[in-house]
Amino acid sequence: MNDLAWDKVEKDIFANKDISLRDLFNDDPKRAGRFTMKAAGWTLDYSKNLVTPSLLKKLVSLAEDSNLKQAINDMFAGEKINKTENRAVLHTALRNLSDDPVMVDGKDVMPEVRAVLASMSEFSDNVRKGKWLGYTGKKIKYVVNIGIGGSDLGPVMAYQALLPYTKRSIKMSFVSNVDGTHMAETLRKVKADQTLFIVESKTFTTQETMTNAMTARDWLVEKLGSKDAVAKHFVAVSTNAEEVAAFGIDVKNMFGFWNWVGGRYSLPSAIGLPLMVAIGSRNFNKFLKGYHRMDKHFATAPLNRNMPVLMGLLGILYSNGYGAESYAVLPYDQYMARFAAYLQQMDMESNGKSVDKQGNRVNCTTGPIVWGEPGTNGQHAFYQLIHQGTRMIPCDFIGFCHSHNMVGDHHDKLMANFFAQTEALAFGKTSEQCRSEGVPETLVPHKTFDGNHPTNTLLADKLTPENFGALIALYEHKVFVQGVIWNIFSFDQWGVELGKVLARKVLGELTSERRTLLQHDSSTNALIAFYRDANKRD
Ligand code: G6Q
Repeated sequence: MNDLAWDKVEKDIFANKDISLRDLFNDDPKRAGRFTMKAAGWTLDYSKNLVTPSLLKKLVSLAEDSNLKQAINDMFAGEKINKTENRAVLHTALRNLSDDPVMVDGKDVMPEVRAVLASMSEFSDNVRKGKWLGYTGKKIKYVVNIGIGGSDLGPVMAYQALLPYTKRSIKMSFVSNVDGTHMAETLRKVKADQTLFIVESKTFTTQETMTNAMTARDWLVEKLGSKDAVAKHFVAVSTNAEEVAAFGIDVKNMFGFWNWVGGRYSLPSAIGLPLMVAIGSRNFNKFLKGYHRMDKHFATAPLNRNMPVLMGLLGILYSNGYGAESYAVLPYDQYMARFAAYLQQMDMESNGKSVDKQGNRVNCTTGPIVWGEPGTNGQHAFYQLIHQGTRMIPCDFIGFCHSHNMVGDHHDKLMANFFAQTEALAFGKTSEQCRSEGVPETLVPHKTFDGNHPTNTLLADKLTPENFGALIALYEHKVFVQGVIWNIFSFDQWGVELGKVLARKVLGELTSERRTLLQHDSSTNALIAFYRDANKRD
């Protein structure tokens, strides 16, 4: 991180260490308006943050001094900013609905992007209209997506979020875990002659996905009695045509993408195919339009009026200035139940790094821990700690003015809680208030709320494909901004490799016919031996 610019931020924090949201709001009746902005269908109220106009200016200077503007331009221009993998980072091209070309290695990638989208549309229309027939001539009623990590979390999360837009007669399932239970329980719910498997894997070599895909293939062949059935019941999304063909999937039923699409940023690529089958190509295009609107905002708005930049800077303020270890994402919408899990990967895999771009140890803490649950469930569980615990946990509250299910007064009650929580977190309840309410003196300390807990409020009209696409892009760019300021590479994930390599070795040791000489530490050796004994292996 840029020390000089950060010093100024820290000095400001120190000079205002008694900063209080109560005072800030009392002193400036127009604070809410001053600290609210709109972009791509979203309103962000960031007034309930521990910031003054002067601190914000210093944070924006930190972004400027970290060459953020140049970094944004480089990403959109297809520069190879993922240096450790020598790749461009162009998920923004996947939803580039303008006529502008996007160049990678001197070639415009947009014609290919559009061609894949067109073949995805044709395929999903066929499945939805019952034109794609299984091996025995039946229409598809069940779709099972097989993938993991970036090839699973996005599609399953977005499918759930956009459930009101889905064709309900097609039943979707998502299998990711190599735990056989995941596949076994899924196969119990589907009928082979009406099931389509979408195998999603950028590399088509991932252990979990290939194991699940092979189990599904064996099951299908057994149920339908012929290997020829595979071509009618399996399609692939991958960058690896050779492996797809070797698996037995006709490559004309393969939807491609490119090495400049990172796994956790791949939802708007062909990895979104199960979502497109579920919501249809028109809604999928609206989803992409939302992403594109936020992309345009991010690429063009000045840094001090730029939603992803402001959210990124506020996150840095709490992580690096206040030592906050985590932040909570709290969507007040049941459809967004998996949103925090999706952001966990996006944020923690991108910015969970401790070495800077020059290969040195970073001079500051980096990516925060992300967690959350949909409101109001969390209020009856972990909000206690946010209100009265000893840690600072900044929160993003995400809500909508209209529900897809206007059942009685549910939505008003939901949103009353939504607004009440940010108010309670910001302003708390003083001991004087408690006393004036007749709270016995012994209980006053327990019933006092310090307040001053920072929150962002993100509000949109309704959870539509367009608003949802924009929201995902907002978080993608927020993560990018933070990576730039921390001076780390956000688009690689070397930290997941070691465990994978060791697992391959251990698998051999668990399953070999004869016991091999184990050369791990004494704990791992003993655990492997214990497992072998339990399975009566020699
Ligand atoms: C994401 C990661 C990782 C990846 C999975 C699946 O950014 O790279 O989560 O998406 O490991 O990889 P495949 O798509 O190659 O199976």
